Amino acid sequence: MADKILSISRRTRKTPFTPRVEAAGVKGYTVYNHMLLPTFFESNEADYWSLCQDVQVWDVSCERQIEVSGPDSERLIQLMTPRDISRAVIGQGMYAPLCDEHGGLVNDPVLIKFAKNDWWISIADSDVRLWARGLAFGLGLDVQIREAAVWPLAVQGPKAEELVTRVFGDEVPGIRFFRSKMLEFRGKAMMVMRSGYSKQGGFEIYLNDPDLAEPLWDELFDKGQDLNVRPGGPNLIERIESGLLSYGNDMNFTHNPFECGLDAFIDLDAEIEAMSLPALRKIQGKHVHQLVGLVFDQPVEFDDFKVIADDGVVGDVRSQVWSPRYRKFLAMAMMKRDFLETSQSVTVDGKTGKIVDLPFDFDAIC
Ligand code: THG
Repeated sequence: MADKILSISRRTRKTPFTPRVEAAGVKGYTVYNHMLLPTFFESNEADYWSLCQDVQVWDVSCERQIEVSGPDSERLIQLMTPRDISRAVIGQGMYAPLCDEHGGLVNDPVLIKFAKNDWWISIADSDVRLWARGLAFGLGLDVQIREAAVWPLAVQGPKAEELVTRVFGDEVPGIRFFRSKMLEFRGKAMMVMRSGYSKQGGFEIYLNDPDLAEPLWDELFDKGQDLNVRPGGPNLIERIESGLLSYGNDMNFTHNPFECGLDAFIDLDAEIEAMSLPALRKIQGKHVHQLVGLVFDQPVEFDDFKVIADDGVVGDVRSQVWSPRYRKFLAMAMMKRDFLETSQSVTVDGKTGKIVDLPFDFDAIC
């Protein structure tokens, strides 16, 4: 497949930042929520070091905001997630799985309480708008559901706070993790949240005026020159090392949050009206698969993404990468729990790797 190109048409939406992304020399895109997502600029590895050492600007417009507003908005959001949202404050984000009536994972967005009766679902790659509208119609809820005219731009890396402060001012350092402030750029207030799809620290700027996309991009690069600011995107190496899950890769609607290790983000005992909770309470402890890490000393080739042991297929590989920092080959695999009960290692391609819990604990591994 590496010799093929992906044909891009109007169905694959551009973003207000695309002209700048192109000018910056993007080398790879993926398609996410029917929209272009830049994956790398120099190389996965060069981009990785720049992200971990300095600061990067990412066009993550494809993190579409499904806005649910109106008197029944909180009720609908709570129906969709088994995480208790009742104590969320305005401007707060919460990583929250969305689950259907069988406990199946529909999406793993960041939920944002933008205002009273105005929620944003900052979605991963699945069509949440259709599901939400179906539920609202079927239940006769008083809500409006639309994809908001908002395009997030992430600024990630150890120097992100310095750069975002230079552009948005002194209120930036006071923003706590997964909290936000409305801050002005060229006279227009937009949400700035301390969040992002890396563990290097940083912010997401929820651009709400497409005419300001290129000025915002340019100002971040002008003011970040001495910080070595670079264009980037969600980085495969960094996100696997950090154990950040990718919907559609690591899991999908056939999995439940227990299998994915998202237990910490659901409130099984809360008295909330989430459509998945009855099923999840029954499934708990009885799920068949578990997402785990595999660690090898050298790169391995999986046969059709399968993990095979004496008795046959025991799991499948979801994401994999060579870690240049730890000099290990890391994989995330959805494995049968039966097998995990009796085994601490797997042999693939003639090489034996350790089975470990996620997120990877490199002190223990290396
Ligand atoms: N930011 C925003 N929207 C998004 C993403 C994002 N939508 C799509 C995708 N990314 C959703 N997936 C994730 C996965 C992990 C996290 C955020 C979004 C994340 N997790 C932290 C962790 O697992 O340690 C923190 C979780 C917490 O404590 O609440 O940040 O990146 N806007």
